[in-house]
Amino acid sequence: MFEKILIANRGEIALRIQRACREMGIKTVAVHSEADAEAKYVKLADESVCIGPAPTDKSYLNIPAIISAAEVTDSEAIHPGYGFLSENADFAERVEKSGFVFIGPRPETIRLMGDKVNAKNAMKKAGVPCVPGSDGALPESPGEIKEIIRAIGYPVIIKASGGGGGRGMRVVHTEAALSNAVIMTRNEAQAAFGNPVVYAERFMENPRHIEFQVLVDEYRNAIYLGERDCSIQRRNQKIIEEAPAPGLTTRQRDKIGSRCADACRRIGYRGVGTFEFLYEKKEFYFIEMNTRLQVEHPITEAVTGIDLVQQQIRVAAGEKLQIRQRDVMQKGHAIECRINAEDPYKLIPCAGRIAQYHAPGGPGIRVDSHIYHNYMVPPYYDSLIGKVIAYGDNRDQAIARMRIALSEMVVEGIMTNIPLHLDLLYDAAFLRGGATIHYLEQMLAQHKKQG
Ligand code: MV4
Repeated sequence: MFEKILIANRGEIALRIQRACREMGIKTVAVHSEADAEAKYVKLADESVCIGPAPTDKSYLNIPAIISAAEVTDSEAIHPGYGFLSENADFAERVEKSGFVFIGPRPETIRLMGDKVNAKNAMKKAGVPCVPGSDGALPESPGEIKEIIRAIGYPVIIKASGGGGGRGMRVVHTEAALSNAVIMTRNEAQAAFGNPVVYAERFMENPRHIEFQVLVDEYRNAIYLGERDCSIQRRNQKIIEEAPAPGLTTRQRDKIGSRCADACRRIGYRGVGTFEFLYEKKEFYFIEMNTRLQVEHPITEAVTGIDLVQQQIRVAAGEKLQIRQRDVMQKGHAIECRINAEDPYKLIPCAGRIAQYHAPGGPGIRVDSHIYHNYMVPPYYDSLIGKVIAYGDNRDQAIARMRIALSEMVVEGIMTNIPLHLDLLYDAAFLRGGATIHYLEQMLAQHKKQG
């Protein structure tokens, strides 16, 4: 087992990873920008290294600085967290070439799953149901493209193979708009990802977003740890996530979950991973795979009792999974509210000093946050300042506990989206469960009208 791990991230996830390391008796190295010098996980680390000024490209994306920090502190492994370099195959490669263990999948797997056309082909071969669409990349000839799209049927969505997470996508409703849309998406894809390859899928008008968690060791032992409903989102920013997905049957869960686990065995996956699906009319459609630990991992931990970060570290150290599929039990219900430093209705991020902070507590409440009284929320990074996770025997109890937790939570000196969470936690459609990906935007539009 590693003696020292460098955490190549910041904020709540850096603290979360540090806690897993400390519980395992592993020393931690925190890397930080100048703006994060006073951060909690820096103070709690065994060692810390300043890797550059505030801007991310000079600090948290600064590969040579991070690798040098691992060298000077004699770290054995690097945990990338999520975001930043967590799905950067070149980084994973350079970490390994420098003699450190990258806590995540192999670089070639990251590259394969980062190419959405390849990822879909790999999943189709493994029997994972995918969104109907072009069989691979769209060809050059406009005539051929027209034929392919006619076979799929309008409306379609054109996606960049190098994109993902909502970047580089365009919906096309009529054939007249098709060739222009393909050209624009190709140009944007080339500019944004250095890869002009695009593909097409039937556009699903009103789906839910449900993702499956997998955990795989070096020896191709692959298990699935249930699913998470992430449909409450706005502009591809998740706000509330929950596990299990309301209304899903055990039969559906086991059918899709076992396909995901099987796909992992076939591609030689390693570590934790997430299969993203659109869910409509009781059918699942694979859209993409994430090769990182996700923000919302705590709700899966709550309902399965499995510490995903510790499992990641054990797998990276070459340990065999001690959990078999039949040992995985999903019990109860968990909800996560992402707490952002922002004006929730104007969607303007707002940094500043935390004048008063009181974290909630009580049965079934977990708070993953690095903020503290007088902490200065920096303006350089994303606005997530913490996550409140409420666990209950059932969805109603989880909701009741979350309402109480958020009403107890005090964060003064900056604006947060806690009021928006409370609106949702009393909203009839949300309470029914099964809201689709467009629901939050519809609800906010309704609010605007009522003024
Ligand atoms: C789609 C879709 C509808 N039909 N693909 C957005 C980000 C990336 N995960 C893929 N996304 C979508 N792909 C087809 N064929 C709608 C979206 C989508 C979305 C998906 C999940 C969660 C939130 C979303 C917000 C906007 C669009």
